[in-house]
Amino acid sequence: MAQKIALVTGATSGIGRATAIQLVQQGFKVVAAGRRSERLQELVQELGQDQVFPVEFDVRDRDAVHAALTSLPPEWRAVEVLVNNAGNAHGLAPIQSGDLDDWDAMLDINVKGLLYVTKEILPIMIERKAGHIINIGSIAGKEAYANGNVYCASKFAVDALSKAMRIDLVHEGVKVSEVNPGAVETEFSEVRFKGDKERAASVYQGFEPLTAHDIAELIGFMVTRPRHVNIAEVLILPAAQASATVINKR
Ligand code: NDP
Ligand code: 8X3
Repeated sequence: MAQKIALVTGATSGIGRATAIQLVQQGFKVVAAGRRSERLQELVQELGQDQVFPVEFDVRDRDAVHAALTSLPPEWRAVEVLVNNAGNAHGLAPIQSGDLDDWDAMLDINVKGLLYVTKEILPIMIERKAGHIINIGSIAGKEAYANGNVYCASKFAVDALSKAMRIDLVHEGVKVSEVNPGAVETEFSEVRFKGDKERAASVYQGFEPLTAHDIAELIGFMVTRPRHVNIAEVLILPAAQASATVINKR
């Protein structure tokens, strides 16, 4: 049987990178997307050019998204799994002192970027009457927390879109699922705190956070269920985390 093709956005780091590796290990071919081309090349070196096809674009740039995804080589076009993972938090500040560029980044990447990529891939899925979209939301899309404001809003939007997409696409044979992680140790906090590694590391001190691999394994399980099964929504937390802000730190 032909290998299925998955497109993973944000495959240069963290959850996306781990998911690309996991899916290749499970027999998928992976179109790996991100902006840092050297990291995409590393993934190709690691997993093989028959298994990974790198595509470089900024999800905010809808022309670039369109150009990259409409020019996939024919043997990489039949995308059956889309993991909408690219995203980040930028800043952690009360709404009254939020930075407009940070707000734009979060809404443009986490919400509009997800939409631009989805828009390009849906015609392929609908034509083939086969597809599974996994949107990476967050516990921040389930609960607002202090200073999380716009990041939370972007992830609440991912939650709403996931539900709405599932309703619209159920008639097209396309499954839509949402994975909502709690604290996962990746480059996420380094980006949120603009390169302050010490502050980023402190987020994960005193408890055992999730790893990107934990999320990748879950995604690998979800996309290999039988055709009639859709694991629609999962909240996945470290054992030490009970809510967005309650973490049993020692
Ligand atoms: P990382 O910072 O490790 O990875 C983020 C990925 O997103 C990178 O591959 C980055 O690639 C990509 N990305 C960011 N901006 C853009 C852009 N403008 N265009 C294209 N790609 C972009 O963080 P995580 O792996 O933790 O985050 C992945 C997802 O998981 C995000 O949606 C995040 O909100 C979500 N999440 C994370 C949690 C955590 O605790 N870590 C918890 C809950 C949800 P590049 O820079 O090369 O473009
Ligand atoms: C990332 C987890 O709690 O920092 O979405 O918002 S949190």
